[in-house]
Amino acid sequence: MGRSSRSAFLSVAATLAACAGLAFGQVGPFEGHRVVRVSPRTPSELLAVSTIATNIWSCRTGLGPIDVQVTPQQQAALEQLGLACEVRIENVQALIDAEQAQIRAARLDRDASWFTTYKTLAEINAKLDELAATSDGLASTFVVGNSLEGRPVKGIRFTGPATPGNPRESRPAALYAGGIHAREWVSPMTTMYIADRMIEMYAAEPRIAELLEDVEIIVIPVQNVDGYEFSWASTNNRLWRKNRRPNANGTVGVDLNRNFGFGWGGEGASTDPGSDIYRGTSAFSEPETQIFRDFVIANPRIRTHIDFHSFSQLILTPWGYTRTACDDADLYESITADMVSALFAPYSMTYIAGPTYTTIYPASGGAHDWSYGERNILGITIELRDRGQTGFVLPADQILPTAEENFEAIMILSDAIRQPLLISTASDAISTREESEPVSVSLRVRPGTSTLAPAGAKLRWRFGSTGPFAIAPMSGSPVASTLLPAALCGDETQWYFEATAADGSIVRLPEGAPATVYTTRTLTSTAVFSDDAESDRGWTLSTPGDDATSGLWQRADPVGTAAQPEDDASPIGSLCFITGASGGAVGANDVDGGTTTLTSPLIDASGPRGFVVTGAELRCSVWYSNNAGASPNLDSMPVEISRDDGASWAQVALVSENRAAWWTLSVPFGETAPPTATTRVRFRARDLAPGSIVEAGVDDVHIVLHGCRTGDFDGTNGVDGDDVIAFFTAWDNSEIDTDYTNDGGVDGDDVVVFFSLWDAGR
Ligand code: 0X9
Ligand code: ZN
Repeated sequence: MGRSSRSAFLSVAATLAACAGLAFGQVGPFEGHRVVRVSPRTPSELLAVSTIATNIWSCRTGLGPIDVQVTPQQQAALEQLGLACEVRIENVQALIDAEQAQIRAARLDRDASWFTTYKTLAEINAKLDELAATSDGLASTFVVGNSLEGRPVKGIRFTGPATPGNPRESRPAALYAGGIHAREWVSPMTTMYIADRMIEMYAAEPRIAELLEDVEIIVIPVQNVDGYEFSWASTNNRLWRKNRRPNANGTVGVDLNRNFGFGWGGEGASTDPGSDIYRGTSAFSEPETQIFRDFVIANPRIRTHIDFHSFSQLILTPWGYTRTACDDADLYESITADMVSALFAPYSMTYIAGPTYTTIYPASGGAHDWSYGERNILGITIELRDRGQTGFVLPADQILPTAEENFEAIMILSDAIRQPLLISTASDAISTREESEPVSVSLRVRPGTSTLAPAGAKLRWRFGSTGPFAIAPMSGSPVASTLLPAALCGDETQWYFEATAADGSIVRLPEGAPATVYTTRTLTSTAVFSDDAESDRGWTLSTPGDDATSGLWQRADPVGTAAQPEDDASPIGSLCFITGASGGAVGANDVDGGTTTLTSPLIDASGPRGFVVTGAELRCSVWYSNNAGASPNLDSMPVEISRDDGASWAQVALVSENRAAWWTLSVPFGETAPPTATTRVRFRARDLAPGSIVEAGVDDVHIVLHGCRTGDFDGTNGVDGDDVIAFFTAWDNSEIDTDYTNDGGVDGDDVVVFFSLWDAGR
């Protein structure tokens, strides 16, 4: 596009931004306006029409038919005067909206031919200059610095015109960088697309002009210029990754994404100069990482940074050098979740988000660890398309779709830095809490365009779902905490966070609060069955119909093998339920030939008197191994519960995980129908796949009821005098049902709790 048409484009842009700047869901100013044809018969009728109507559309006004624009009220007024209205246009705004949509669509259909194939460094640099030259002052290029072989590393920055009170130099900046790894060619193309679209669509897409009013976008498409050139030269290696440093041992190249000075030299980097992940002789030993570092330090307005790589379709967040979660893990989680949705929208492509170390692999000395760890910038790495079908050699027809979907992701991230404050939960959101104790809740506050006002962090809460929210001040920085007050058992607490910024703006969490809130229900729990298998509590070790030929359930002290534990799970004692307790060769005493069933004794899970059950949980230690043998991983162990003394069974879990360790299985049940007095649990270890090794163990079985104590001890007629008599009779006999404090004994404190409930009629 030439210079003159660019200017025309931009003046249209101003108008468009003004009228098409309506957010989704907002209605235009002419919504519901009609154009109607009326025929005034007298001069006074004509005068009435011209005073009542918003606008006269006819060029000719006089007696006889004219077209006028009216609101529904104005039309009613005309009809009251006896003027018939013939509707010509049903909704003026709808027509205007359709016109705007057509303009946008036509402009989106712009010439994107530059992105139909991969471009050389020279072509990329020329395009940067061209974008800046035709940008009407929106963009300017710069040189980050020179590479090892002396090539300039170029960048481009974009921001909208200065407006009163909003100078260009005061805006937060987002940095989008690519090409740190030479062979990942779709990375420079994607960053170039971000740059191109900022200019080409500035006028057509109001959201771009709006964004550029508030932020600066910085794009550095090729950080590893020497490596990129090398990967292009036909005689060279298309799959070159590193820079072009001649190493002391004669090999070439340092992995620039292992050369950054935060956690440098840690896990997931190599000291071998020949390695593709060679970290270099020291942190920032390479000019390419040095100039990037210096650029970021010299531009302290940078608040976020994405380093684009390929391939795998991932959004990776700090840390790469350690498994430990970073301070802003919750914030990253919520922003990247939005990015994942945005990436999915255009072409239904799935990207997976998570911390680098656990999502892809340990990698130290990477770019985002440094920008986040050293500069407190929200640093992210995106691995672009595909998932390995073509890998680094992504077909060129995927450049545009990859770039388009990632443009949506950078819009999310760029938007985040426009917020006055970025707030996230710093404690696990609690959905149920045990006992009526206050719980600590925390909020992490990150400065955005403003900072937290003194005493600006508040918890707002209420019991139940109506009435005003109380305010509890939160203290601490950057993590502010306070206590969520104790609620009575069974009650719901609703709460949200509110943070006031120094500029007076208020942000809330969860998003949409107070219409959307966190809800916590207070419950207590009581165990109705606990068995550590140290004594015989009446379990059945085989069931009619079992067809396993060996490795049957036993209550025993197991002898360890590659597939079976040496010790039971409980801290005290040595016994557990195990399939074939003897050791020997791995396949010697495993389950063979079919099913062996372990069934619990009859359990009264109806709960103590005076306890209203809301749910139940089976909690037990489980050992399960099925990864050895001729056909591994084909078997599984159903866990079932019966409500009717074994007449019928419902599966509550299917254990198939090979952990080679005891772990805790916790399965809820009883939400739909309360647990009964005739409950049983069973575990069915099965060898169904020929030749597979199956070893199972069970220990520490508990049935835990969740719910609340009530003053209605006898469970009839609500809370009344009979309950006092029933309670004291039972309490006098030290019946455990009167243990209202849940401390395992019957004493005076239980009376106090009972009476407070009874008094309150709960
Ligand atoms: O290993 C890398 O450098 C990246 N993957 S790639 O396949 N494109 O090479 C992941 C880098 C993760 N980011 C950081 N540790 N900063
Ligand atoms: Zn890479």
